[in-house]
Amino acid sequence: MFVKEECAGRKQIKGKKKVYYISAEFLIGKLLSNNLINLGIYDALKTDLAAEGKDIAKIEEREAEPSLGNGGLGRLAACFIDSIATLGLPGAGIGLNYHYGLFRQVFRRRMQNAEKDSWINENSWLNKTDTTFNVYFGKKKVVSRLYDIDVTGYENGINKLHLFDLESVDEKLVKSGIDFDKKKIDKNLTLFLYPDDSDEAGRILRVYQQYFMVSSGAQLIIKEMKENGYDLHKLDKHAVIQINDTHPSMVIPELIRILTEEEGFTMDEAIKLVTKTCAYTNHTILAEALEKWPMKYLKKAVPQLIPIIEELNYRVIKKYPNKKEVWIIDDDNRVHMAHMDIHYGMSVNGVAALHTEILKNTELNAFYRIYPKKFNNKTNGITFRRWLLSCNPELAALIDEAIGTGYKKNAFELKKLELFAKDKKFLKEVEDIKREKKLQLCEYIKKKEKTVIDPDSIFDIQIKRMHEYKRQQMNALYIIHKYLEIRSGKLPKRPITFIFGAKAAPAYRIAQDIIHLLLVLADIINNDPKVNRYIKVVFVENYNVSYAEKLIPACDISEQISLASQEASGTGNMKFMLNGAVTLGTDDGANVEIHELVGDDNIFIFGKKSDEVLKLRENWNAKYDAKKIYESDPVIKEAVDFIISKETLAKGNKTALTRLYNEIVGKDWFMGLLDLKAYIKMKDKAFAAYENRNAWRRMMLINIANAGFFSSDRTIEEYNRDIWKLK
Ligand code: 26Q
Repeated sequence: MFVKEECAGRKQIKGKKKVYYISAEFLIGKLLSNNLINLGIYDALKTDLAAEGKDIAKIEEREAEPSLGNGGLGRLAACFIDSIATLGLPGAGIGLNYHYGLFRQVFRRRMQNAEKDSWINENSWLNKTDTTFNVYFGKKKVVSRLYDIDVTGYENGINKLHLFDLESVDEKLVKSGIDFDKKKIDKNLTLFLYPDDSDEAGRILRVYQQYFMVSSGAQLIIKEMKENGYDLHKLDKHAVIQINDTHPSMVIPELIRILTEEEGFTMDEAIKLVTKTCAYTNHTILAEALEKWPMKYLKKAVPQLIPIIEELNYRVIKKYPNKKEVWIIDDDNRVHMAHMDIHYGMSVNGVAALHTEILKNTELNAFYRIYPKKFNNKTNGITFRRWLLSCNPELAALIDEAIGTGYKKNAFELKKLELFAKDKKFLKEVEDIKREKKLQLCEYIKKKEKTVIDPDSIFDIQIKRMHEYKRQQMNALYIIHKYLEIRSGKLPKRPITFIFGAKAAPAYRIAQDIIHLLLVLADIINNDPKVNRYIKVVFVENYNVSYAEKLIPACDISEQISLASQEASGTGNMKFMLNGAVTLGTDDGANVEIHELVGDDNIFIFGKKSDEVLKLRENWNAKYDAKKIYESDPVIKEAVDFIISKETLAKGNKTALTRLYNEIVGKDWFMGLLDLKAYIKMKDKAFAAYENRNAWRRMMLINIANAGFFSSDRTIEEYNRDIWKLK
């Protein structure tokens, strides 16, 4: 309450032009300590509370975390609004106020179960406003109400995160778990983030949700323009709309619709203006994540947009009659949302250098040839307020002492730490902090997961959404391999703790199966007295932002092992680096840039490069045969066979494990087996390198010192310089 009032008293950031960051996800995490730090009152309040015998950490622990995102894309949006406010830029986030967020993950019988994740209560950061809008689905009307969360800039003013809620939302619609009537859209629109879209009702609901968000957002933007007395014909001089992946893409036709139907614009004028105002960020090259909505769905949910979308498509066809690959509506009558964004936006950006190159040269090459100037790269970043100052105050204090506090405003100053690369005393202090954070994590894991782990073991951590392309299954195969080695008498020099955290989409079966395998492995290994002195496996339940804040500072080895070309950027990799973990990864996403910054000696890179992978995948059946690799290599075969061994089947579910086994041997779409040998070799090398304590400490330091580039302040400065041009 006190902090909420403190926020209300701070100055609102104002200016002639404002960025609207529109996103279906804002994974903001808990806000108390973050806000206290940004308001500059954390230390004072902590001392005051301590004097009254109260522990600020205990208060923080009680705050509910809103799960308003899946992973990277949602967390990026949260880091960005922090940086926009920190840089004093006028901006707002626009999203939805999901009452039960994504879902709360609960393990039962070594399987993931999804439950509703309630976070709204009288103490949450939401401020109800008087602003409401009518949103029409054809003739059907619902009302959206605006809720605001204050976004505090670090030692700067306040911006807003606008979250729209369905006024007639009905929480009672949720029966058990995350099940609810998907057809009652006047009651369900803001219950969950991306409800299960494995069936048609779920997918149509997603369209309703998206339109609800963009229509409310577009109306808010127009209302603000009018309130400021701006001429709507100069919309692009006062507003820029950054579209976070294609989930908010309907904002383009919706704005055009409002301008033509309600504001007296001609179609030409409206299209021109909107094209100058909107910019699109792509976060993926995975075909299944590139949204293509069947016209049928759009006709049902938002018939009023159909003539606009058809007009937009018509203009493209007229200009490029022979280039079907750039049409908005395809032969199957599906609307390609990204295509609409690229034609009718002024900027297209990827989220890491490699990713943008792949977009330009392959995935979006036809568009790149038409609009070379629209394409640009914006390598992702993370806010150092949350991912260093707040989650690792011990390390921040050591850095303060060594190089002063200038790095908090200018992250590149971290580079000065390299002066200490030979300072044994300092390096030891860096390691002492790592040990302290490992001890804290041990305590937490003991309390939460009821598992005791050894702070003197190597902490090898893979935390991210569960997905085949991220290849947690490869890590599982390594663990099996180690387990079998230990049983045959080959012991590791030092104990290792493998830690995982991940949620899987409820309808993504193979991802569920990988979670199951890892939970079964944890059970087998942790209960095997011959082995558990050497390795342990922990899969933490309900991994979220708050858990990440505890895991990342305690990590020794950061697992970033996606199939090269598939991970657009990754941002966990940056958080680990900043906290002194060393990356074990493929040449993918922003790993490539980490590699360039720290050099060969301070990172462990393995596996096929992205161009090789893309070539292999061009002609999949002829070029990649998982079964052949499996059959020709006894080490690989032994590990894969263990998935359906007597031991695993005794504790696990036969259907799930067999399905996973068949998937890996029969298809292996993300080529885990292709890189497995190289992975095992490099991982063993990393563990061996850990034994040279002095050299390892130096690697930690070099990683921290070079993390400055990955501050989201730098990313936002680039967005502003190249796309938004705010001031
Ligand atoms: C699409 C269609 C239907 C249902 C769901 C979706 C859907 C939902 C969420 C598609 C994608 C997402 C989220 C994607 C995401 O988080 N991407 C990550 O974005 C990060 C920030 O740029 C990158 O660092 C990661 O590499 C990228 O995977």
